[in-house]
Amino acid sequence: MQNIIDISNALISPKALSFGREANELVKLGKACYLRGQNVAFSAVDLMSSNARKTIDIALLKELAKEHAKTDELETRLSVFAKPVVDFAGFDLSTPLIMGIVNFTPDSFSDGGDYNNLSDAVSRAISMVEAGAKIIDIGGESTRPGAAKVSVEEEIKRTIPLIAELANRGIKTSIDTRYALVMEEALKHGANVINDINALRDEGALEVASKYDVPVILMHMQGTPDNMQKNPHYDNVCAEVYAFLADRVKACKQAGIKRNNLCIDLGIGFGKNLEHNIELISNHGLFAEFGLPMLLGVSRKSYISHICGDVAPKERVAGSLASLIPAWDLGVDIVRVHDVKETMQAMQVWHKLRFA
Ligand code: 7PJ
Repeated sequence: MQNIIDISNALISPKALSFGREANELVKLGKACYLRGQNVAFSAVDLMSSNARKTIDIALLKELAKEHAKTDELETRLSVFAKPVVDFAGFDLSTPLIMGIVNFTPDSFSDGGDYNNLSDAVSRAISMVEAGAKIIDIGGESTRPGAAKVSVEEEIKRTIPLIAELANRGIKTSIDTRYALVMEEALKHGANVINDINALRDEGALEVASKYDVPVILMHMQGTPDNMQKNPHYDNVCAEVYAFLADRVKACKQAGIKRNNLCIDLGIGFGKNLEHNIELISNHGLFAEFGLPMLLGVSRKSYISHICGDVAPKERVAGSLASLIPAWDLGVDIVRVHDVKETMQAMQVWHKLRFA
């Protein structure tokens, strides 16, 4: 018991959420703490250390902090959880933002080959924007396990014309790539955001992000797309993903990238089995302690099949939407999705039910 209550060495995962008026009343009574603004509050936490985990309510958490002379430390940490994250890349995050996915690849697992010529891809992007997407994520390399290798030149050839065309039409884009050369070409042709599943670990990637002074999405991945699903292993998946992201945020700072240009992503399905994915989504609130925007990518991913039995990617819309509800509750700001219209409807209904 003693070691898990060492608040200094434990992650705090918000639990027992309340919303709207209930949240305000519980906070007033000192029974709950705000999570990212004054719409959501948590009345309990899971304290997670490297080897133990315990659910305790807020009153007990405060009592324990007091006993160990850590009241100030706890208050400081809770104030980070309470702070709203208001924008990313110039987008207002007061309601969750929808990023539409256009994979410009012949072999993407989820929409493979559907949008493999420029005019189809442009139409797809336009219809996503009409359905409520604020930004279109464009990828030219399929990162599913076993996907065919694509050269950087090919990736550039696939993505740049689409980025340039959307930029011409005033549509914001992110470039989904691991490679510094692709990032730089995309930025030169009007891409607004770097979305990197490799968290700027490619040689030169930190420098490109710093030089162009653009927003960056840093995603966690264990291994590489080739080997990541072979036997993913963690002693404590939340703690390890947290430590990885903390390390990448630090590397960005050292490279001169502004903190307000960063967004974090837990990398669902990237070197993770079903249990890992569920653990991360259920504890997404603990990542709010970064005080950074949080993006979640669950759309049509295979863990849905691992729960529901074998269903084709295009049949995973309902499972994708169901995954977003707890994530939005826990403060996820941006969702990366294939099904924009359906996600928009789910988001509007979720928002109304929670905060009306
Ligand atoms: C993600 C991504 C994700 C971010 C892909 C797929 C596989 N970028 N790129 N987050 N997934 N930031 O489309 O499901 O989860 S490619």
